[in-house]
Amino acid sequence: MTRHFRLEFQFPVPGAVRVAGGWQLSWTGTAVMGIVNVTPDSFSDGGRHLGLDAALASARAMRDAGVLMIDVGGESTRPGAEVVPVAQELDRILPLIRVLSAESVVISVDTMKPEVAAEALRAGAHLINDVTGLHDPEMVLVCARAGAPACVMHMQGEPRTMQLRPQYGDVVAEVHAFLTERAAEVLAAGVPSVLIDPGIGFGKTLTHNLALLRALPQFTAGPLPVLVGASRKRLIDFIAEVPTAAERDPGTLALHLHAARSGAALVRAHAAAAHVQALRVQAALDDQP
Ligand code: HH2
Repeated sequence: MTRHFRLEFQFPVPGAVRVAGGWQLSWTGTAVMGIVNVTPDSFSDGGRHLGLDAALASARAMRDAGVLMIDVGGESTRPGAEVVPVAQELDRILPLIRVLSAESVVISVDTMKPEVAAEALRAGAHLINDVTGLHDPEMVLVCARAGAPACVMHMQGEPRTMQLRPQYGDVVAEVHAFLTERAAEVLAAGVPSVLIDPGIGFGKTLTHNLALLRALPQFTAGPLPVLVGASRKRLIDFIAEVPTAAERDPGTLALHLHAARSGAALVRAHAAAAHVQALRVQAALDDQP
């Protein structure tokens, strides 16, 4: 079954069409959100994109490969990562956002800070990806005022400590309830559109991650588009013994193809071009005449 997805914005967005009350970006089948981390310490691509030229080259290659959007991050959320001051995070991401926005790329910004989100949206970003589920009420206001969609992700704890002792009664039920309730609150506060994300690897053991991935059809059966981000994550090492994060793309693809078959709207990936290719092949197989 081919699925159709859409996000609503209250400002023009590359590729979006004018509809009553705003602009709508729509797509068919699972799309790719390419990751460009402009950080020294991200767990798999840390340090690769510190110069603007390197970051731009990666982002342009992803755009040319056919990603729906680029997710720009200026602060690592890996387990144990330290917090980056607002000014430093902005110094890292704003130059890239300005150039990509001038080149008509749809830009998501991976940040937990409302001040960073507000500046990024002013500089031309289109969507806020907040791994805390917009925990700070100011983040909700920033997105609502700008008319920008948000990705609401589930995380147990906070990045510094989240992998120490994750615990759930029923991980699928708890994550599903959190995402449903939080998304409803965020939408009620005036954010035009919301993606939901079970937060693979964020305060979860291998057993929790696998349970959530197997239960994806429950999440995608609802009205909200689902984003899955398993790219190069530690669970692939636990399953297939791949200690080096940059070598986990084959395992990532296996997980993301499963997410696509389960109805995910977007997969967040470092190896973006490989994902676009694999998803097109899978979509052709699934396309019943
Ligand atoms: N994972 C990471 C960062 N942001 N956002 C969403 N919505 N979903 C995710 O699963 C997700 C995310 C962690 O990956 P990465 O960006 O590669 O590393 P780091 O946080 O170390 O920069």
